[in-house]
Amino acid sequence: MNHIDSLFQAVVDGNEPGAIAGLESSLQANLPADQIMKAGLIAAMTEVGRRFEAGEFYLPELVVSARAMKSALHLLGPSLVKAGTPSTGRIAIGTVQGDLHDIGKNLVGMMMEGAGFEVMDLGTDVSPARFVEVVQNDHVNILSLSALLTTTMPNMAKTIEALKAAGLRDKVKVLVGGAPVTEEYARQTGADGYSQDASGAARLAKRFMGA
Ligand code: B1M
Repeated sequence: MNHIDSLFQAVVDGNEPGAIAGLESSLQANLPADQIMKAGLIAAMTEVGRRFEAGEFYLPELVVSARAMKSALHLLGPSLVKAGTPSTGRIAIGTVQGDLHDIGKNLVGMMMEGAGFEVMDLGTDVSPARFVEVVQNDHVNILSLSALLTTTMPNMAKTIEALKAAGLRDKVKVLVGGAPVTEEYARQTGADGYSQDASGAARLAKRFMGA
């Protein structure tokens, strides 16, 4: 099995030490970080999701795979974030209220750091009021909202409404994304931009800043 295959397999199996070993050996073999991320980590979580949908995996398997993925992603972070450029702008990122999924959000944050942004990670289950507070107090240029559940997607629109109600809507660009979010949905919520993946989100953020 090659390095990426063993990384993939370890994440699918929820084998955290195996995922860390697979990640380290992939880096030692000088494989490109984005290939490790896409073919190893993201592909593995896609397979985990497929098995969950097919009734082959249950919640405990999901949890251990996610843990293995997060540990590996944590180690890959520095290779993804090799910016060296001065801050392109300040971004606040969070998963919207009611939603605890953070792997994609963390990946988006890392890619934005890699693009030279200063990133404030607000975590998961972030209320509209908290997003508003950050825009008000922290000189944020771009607000990045992630949602993985169809039931929490409406909290993106609620956050944008809360920004409007606080008179802050024109102070910040709002970028949305996450597996169930579409371009059309993003338009309906009144977001300024949408990307289906982490590197696209970082590119879009740079465009917002005129970079
Ligand atoms: Co959950 N879960 N989960 N889960 N989970 C999904 C999302 C689901 C699709 C699985 C399924 O049924 N097939 C389903 C949602 C169905 C729906 O809404 N229609 C689901 C469900 C139902 C649930 C629970 C309700 C299960 C339960 O309790 N019965 C529960 C909800 C908890 C809650 O949030 N309140 C739940 C719990 C969990 C775990 C905690 C076990 C775990 C999360 C662990 C963690 O994040 N720390 C988990 C996981 C791992 C998944 C799947 C399998 C994988 C998600 C993931 O990390 N993918 C997922 C199935 C799937 O997606 N196939 C599933 C890898 C990650 C890199 O991709 O996050 O999509 P993703 O990010 C991508 C893009 O979307 C994009 O960039 C990233 C890649 O480049 N992106 C952005 C993300 N945010 C962006 C923001 C942007 C731009 C792009 O701009 C700001």
